[in-house]
Amino acid sequence: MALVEVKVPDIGDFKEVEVIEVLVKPGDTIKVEQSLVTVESDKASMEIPSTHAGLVKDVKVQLGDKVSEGSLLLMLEAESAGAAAPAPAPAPASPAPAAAPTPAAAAPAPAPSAPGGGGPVEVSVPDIGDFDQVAVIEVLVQVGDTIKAEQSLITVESDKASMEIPSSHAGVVKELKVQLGDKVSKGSVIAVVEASGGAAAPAPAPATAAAPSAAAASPAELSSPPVERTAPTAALPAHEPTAPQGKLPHASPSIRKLARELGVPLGEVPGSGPKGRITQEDVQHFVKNVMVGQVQTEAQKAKAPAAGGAGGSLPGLLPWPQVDFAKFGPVERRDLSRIKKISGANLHRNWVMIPHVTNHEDADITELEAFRVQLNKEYEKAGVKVTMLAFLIKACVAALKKFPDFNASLDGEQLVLKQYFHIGFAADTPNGLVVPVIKDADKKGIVAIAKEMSELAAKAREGKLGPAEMTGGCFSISSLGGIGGTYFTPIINAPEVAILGVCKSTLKPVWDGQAFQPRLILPLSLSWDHRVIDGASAARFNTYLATVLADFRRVML
Ligand code: CAO
Repeated sequence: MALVEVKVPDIGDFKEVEVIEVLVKPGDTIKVEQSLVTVESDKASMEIPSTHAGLVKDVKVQLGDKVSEGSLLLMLEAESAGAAAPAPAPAPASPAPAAAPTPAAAAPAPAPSAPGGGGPVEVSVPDIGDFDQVAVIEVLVQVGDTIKAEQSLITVESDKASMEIPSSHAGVVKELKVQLGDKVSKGSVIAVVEASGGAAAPAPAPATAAAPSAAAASPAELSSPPVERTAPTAALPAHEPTAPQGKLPHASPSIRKLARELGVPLGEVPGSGPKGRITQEDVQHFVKNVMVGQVQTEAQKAKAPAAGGAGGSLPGLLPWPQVDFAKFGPVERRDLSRIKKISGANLHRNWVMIPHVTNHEDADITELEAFRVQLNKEYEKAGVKVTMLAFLIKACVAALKKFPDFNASLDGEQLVLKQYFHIGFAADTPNGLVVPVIKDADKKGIVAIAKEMSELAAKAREGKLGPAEMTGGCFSISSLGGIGGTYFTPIINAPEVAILGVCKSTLKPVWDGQAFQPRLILPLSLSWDHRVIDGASAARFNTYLATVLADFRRVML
């Protein structure tokens, strides 16, 4: 077997283009024509296929490298006689990328012309080289739209490249002749446009091409090719690579094909590649997250039942009862507040999607309460009130450090363990529940936490909290201690995996081995996500928390 160098073939105007995806690795066995890398200029993206079949020994390019025709891509232990047949491209020597379109240098297809620059004209697909019978994957205009010459009308895609087809005329779209999924080739009519005389200026054509005349030329003659017409073999972009366009996600043709095959709504997939490009891993990750219920597609969300709404879309559930309450007595209808609508939808999702379990524990805070009262005497003059919640935040940080699984979030089949300690606390406001977050609580003292908490709670009640003050939390505390109650089952604030509920402390008789002693007991309720945490860990977390609260010096350990 011979060791061969696989190089970038003639890719026309593509010079010094960036490698944005490397699709093979050493050890891979590849076929002739298999895509090796994706390159991208500011106008186009294309996959570069292999000229040989064989075993990849060494990959000579990496992400971000700039390549041109002749750049070495990889060393291949070639299978005998495995060289690619010359690609069907008009470029004279080197093989052209598979399915890459050739330039619009060929003679224009005959089509009816627009009389005197106005009137209805048929806008058709210009010469798009090797693109024959390619699928329309996007229709970018509607009947009634006023379009400019050169404005993209449709996006077409082969299995290796994609391109937008621009209009040859300016005017109003009267009729669309194609729809999604249609197959088009050179000469296929895309639309009938009531031309406003704004035919596209002829693009620079290769020397061999007949220079189209703007006046009274046929639409096909005026159809601009989708790339610079001087480009001999380059594929065309379906989008500007620098920024994802509103309609078309920023992804290579093969990724879009994969997404279509899997039924993945690519527009909802966050891209992690350069310039937000969607990679194969992103698509796989998205699918995994949907499968495990971490993410809902927009279509799934649309089907989810609203509280008090139609219900029945969850299999087996009865529809929400429709009752004429006024039949039984006078009623008043009041709209839910904006916060209630938002928090309600979140709480509903969290309650339905997270398998909650709640463990209860009692903490003896007799000494801690005495210390808190003393501290408040000292800080009274400074206008700071230290409440039990500030101590709880600090004690929770200690427990989270000891049990890192509680300071985590589920991401598909992975657990994201956070190395920061941002603690949210539920605040009751006239408009509903909000959860401000104390950032980096591990780095702050009790008094600083108490001060920040009272400022955030005041802002919450005035409805002045900004989004940054309510995001990034790792763990939440919901304290009803100032109100009353014994225990409750708080709902986890997704994507966190646990929440601590706290109720009112009361003096209780506790047996010390010889006698009952009056001790101040704080009821704790820890709800946890059973997908991440098990009962034994939860019991350990609670026990540790109670121990720290009983002897706060342990916070320092
Ligand atoms: N046991 C006994 N007393 C307690 C206590 C506890 N666990 N926690 C607080 N208290 C006392 C305080 O010491 C204070 O007493 P004084 O007025 O005599 O000083 C009083 O109760 C009121 O405290 P507070 O509520 O003003 O302060 P806080 O730090 O405990 O709580 C805040 C702040 C914003 C969390 C709270 O005001 C609040 O909004 N709680 C409601 C949270 C909620 O709605 N949770 C449910 C979420 S699920 O729907």
